[in-house]
Amino acid sequence: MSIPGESPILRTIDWRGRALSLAELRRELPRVASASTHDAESSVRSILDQVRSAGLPALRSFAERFDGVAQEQPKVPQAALDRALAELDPEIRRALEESIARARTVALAQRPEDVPVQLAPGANVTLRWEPVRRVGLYVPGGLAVYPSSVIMNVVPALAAGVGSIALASPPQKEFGGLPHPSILAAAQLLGVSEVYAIGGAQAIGAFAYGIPASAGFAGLEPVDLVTGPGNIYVATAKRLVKGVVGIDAEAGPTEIAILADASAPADYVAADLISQAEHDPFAASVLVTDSAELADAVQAELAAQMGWTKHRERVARALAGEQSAVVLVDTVQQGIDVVDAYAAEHLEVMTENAAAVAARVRSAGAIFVGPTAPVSLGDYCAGSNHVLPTSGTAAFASGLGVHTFLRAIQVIDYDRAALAAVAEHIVVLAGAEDLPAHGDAVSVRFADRGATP
Ligand code: HSO
Ligand code: ZN
Repeated sequence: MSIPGESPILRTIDWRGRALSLAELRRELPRVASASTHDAESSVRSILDQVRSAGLPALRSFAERFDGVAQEQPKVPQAALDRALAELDPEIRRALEESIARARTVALAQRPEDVPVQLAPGANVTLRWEPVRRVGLYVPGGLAVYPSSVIMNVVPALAAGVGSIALASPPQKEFGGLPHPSILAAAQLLGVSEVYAIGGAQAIGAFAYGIPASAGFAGLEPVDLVTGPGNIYVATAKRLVKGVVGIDAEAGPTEIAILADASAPADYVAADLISQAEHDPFAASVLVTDSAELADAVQAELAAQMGWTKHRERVARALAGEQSAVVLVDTVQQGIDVVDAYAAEHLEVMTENAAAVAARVRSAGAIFVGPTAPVSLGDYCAGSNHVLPTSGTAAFASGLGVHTFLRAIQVIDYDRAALAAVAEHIVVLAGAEDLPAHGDAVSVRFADRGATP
């Protein structure tokens, strides 16, 4: 499929002339084998136990051991948050503010209404949305410092009405033991002032179990929900505390799938495949197309653009990985079947009538419609959320949003007459399940008890 003499950047899977079932598609689609969290489990368990039993002294010793920082207490002073924002590059500040404003507009508009239903006079069932009381957001340090991810977590939480948000990010030696200044500045812009310099599994433990107050430290109140990305230790810790607290999804490496036909500009397609490959050597970049000519042109563009892209080593590893490929299909409809089976975190549709094609896609974390909606737009400034389901979980899961930070409470309000109307059915069903006390709990309300009204 490639230009003679040049070796293609992406491997090709040729499904032209083949009708594959959903099960076959799922089996044969390019996918990175998910990293095992097994090795990390025993050390993470021990960290969590120590945080739970020892509190502040455990945090101190982990800061020393893992971050090389001598820490009296982990709370970031307000003065440091103020300073980080004051020293933030004004251009970056304006960009973050635009990102926040757009995300906020979308999140506020997406708040669901309560659903009151009257089944009969006096028989009412209401679905009432209630925000999570308190959220802990983990923000990684190290190589990938993403203030944009602070926005994507905090904005929907605030829009949902979460009253209390704590943020934790690893202490950094080069920043005087505080988290990265761009994280502090983003927190300050969003009005989050409860920020801790705590990294890794110990941060997740602190959120889940809380840290009691002690001299010079006001304490950290446990949260109800932990969100945010992290390395394998953070992911393992989140898995281990799940149940004690809620967690958002466990994120795998990022993915981009592009469904394109001959109308797609090859340079855009190549640039977008490279843009997400830049995140991680395990990132997946998949092009699904019915045009062998486009596939060839994209391979040539990839080769050219990789000549100048900054993180070319990481990109080259991601594109050469098993998880990345060009998939050749006969028709755009067959392409839709392929991307549905893949259930990409990000799907771009660059075909004729892109909006109509996008409307036929059933599974993706986010769909980017047409040639002027690249994934980078959604990463920063579309107003949509960039925390999205990976590894095929878009088949059953959704990206982060206001709904992530809400619970649906069912409120049942029946008066006597309304209860009487179904009393007989309840008694019968309770009997059928051999739970007669369930029936009695209804009957007692209608028994003749003399003076009782
Ligand atoms: N594409 C990433 C999010 C991100 N991109 C952050 C840049 N910064 C996962 O959706
Ligand atoms: Zn990205």
